[in-house]
Amino acid sequence: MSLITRKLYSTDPDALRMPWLESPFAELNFARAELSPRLRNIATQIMQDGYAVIDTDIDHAVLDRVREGLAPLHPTHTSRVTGVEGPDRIQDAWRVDDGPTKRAVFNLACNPDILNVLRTLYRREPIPFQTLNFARGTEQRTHSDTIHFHSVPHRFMCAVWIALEDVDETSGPLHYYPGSHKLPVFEMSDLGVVSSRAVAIQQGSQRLYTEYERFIQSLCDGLQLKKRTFHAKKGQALIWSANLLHGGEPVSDSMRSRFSQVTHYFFEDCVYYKPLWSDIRAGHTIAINVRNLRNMECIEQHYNGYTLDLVDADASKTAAELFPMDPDKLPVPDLSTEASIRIMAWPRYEPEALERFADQYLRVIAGAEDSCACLRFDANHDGDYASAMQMLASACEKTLGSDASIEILIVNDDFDEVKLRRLGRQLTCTLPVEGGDSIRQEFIRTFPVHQVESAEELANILAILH
Ligand SMILES: O=C(O)CCC(=O)C(=O)O
Repeated sequence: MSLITRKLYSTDPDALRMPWLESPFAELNFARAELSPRLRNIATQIMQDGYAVIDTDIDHAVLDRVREGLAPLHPTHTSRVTGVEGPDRIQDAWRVDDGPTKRAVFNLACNPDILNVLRTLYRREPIPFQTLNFARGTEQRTHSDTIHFHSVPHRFMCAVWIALEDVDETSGPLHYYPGSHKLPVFEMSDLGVVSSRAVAIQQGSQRLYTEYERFIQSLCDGLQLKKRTFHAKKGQALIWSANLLHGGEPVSDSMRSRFSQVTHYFFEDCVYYKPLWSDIRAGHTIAINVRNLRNMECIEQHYNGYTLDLVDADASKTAAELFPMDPDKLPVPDLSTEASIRIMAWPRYEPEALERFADQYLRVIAGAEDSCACLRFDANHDGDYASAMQMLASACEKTLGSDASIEILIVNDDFDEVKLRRLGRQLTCTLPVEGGDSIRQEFIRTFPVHQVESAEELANILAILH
């Protein structure tokens, strides 16, 4: 680390290490800014809503070149929403062998007008560092890009999404929640997970990300955020702020393409890191080595005047070296099931109640892949374990038939508050408690996951998760 400059103290709002339009001084900064009417309009949208639509001056021949050049190169992928096979995204298409296509991708990422707009919006030099090309709607669940890559200071990052063809509601338009960029930036530590590369390896990066997505959905639902979709015209671009919540709508017509390119930009004079695998406060930072697409050089990273020697501290170590803990003491103990969808319930262990429960809910779980019913059993409330299991087995056989197969995990441990919270992190959803049994209800409500209301809703959730 080598010292460049250091500002120790300043009362100037500009000294605050935040994008000027996202700072607590944003209104004040804006009132003082001298901007053309066009930039004033874009800056207002970014400040208030966290996104702005611009009509680019990009020649349609360039858009067509990207679309046609990449169309045969998209790998295939099965949509988790529709189950239909189709083309998947291409990351960093400026690497492809075909020169004209490569240049066209690059031209979109480095379009001079877009770069100028970003310079105004962030008052720092933009660094295009990643492109993603899509041939159809991504159907991505709502997220903020700050979980994938982020900067210190925060929020010096944005995306510019460009339509390579017209988009309507059938082709899975982009969706976003205006104003959501003003919410706090949420990382795994806010959800109670001390993340690191080792944790991501041990628990599965996808599992961590699914937990994050679920949280974001509960945030949108709980705050009743208003969603909008972008029915873009070919050549239009949408700029979104680092923390804007966004995703892709389901593709209702699986024959429709939705060619688009999104470029992600950092801004100079920051440190860049991968939040899903990091917990900066706990000292785990997975740094990102950022290459500026404008000159293909890796950029120097700075933290408040210091230049960082970019050593990804975790990179050369194995998970065991990084996390030499007894597996029993891992922060998030594993539920002993391989299934990634875990549904918690606490039925009453009585023949008729169990039959109703099996008929309604276990039937749905038995019909879904990769799912496990986690059933609470507490001897203080449920009596003799052996007879309860006997009743459960006969209820399943009676309602589901003797050939049916279902994974049931009996959760009969003693729990303190901490263990319950940890358990909650591994669940997908909970099922309602029959009757007004307050002890069961209280237990089920402890978990910070969605509580399903009906067998139909459970079936929908399981269909979406596959
Ligand atoms: O294009 C889309 O549907 C979503 C893209 C997206 O979420 C992203 O690039 O972060």
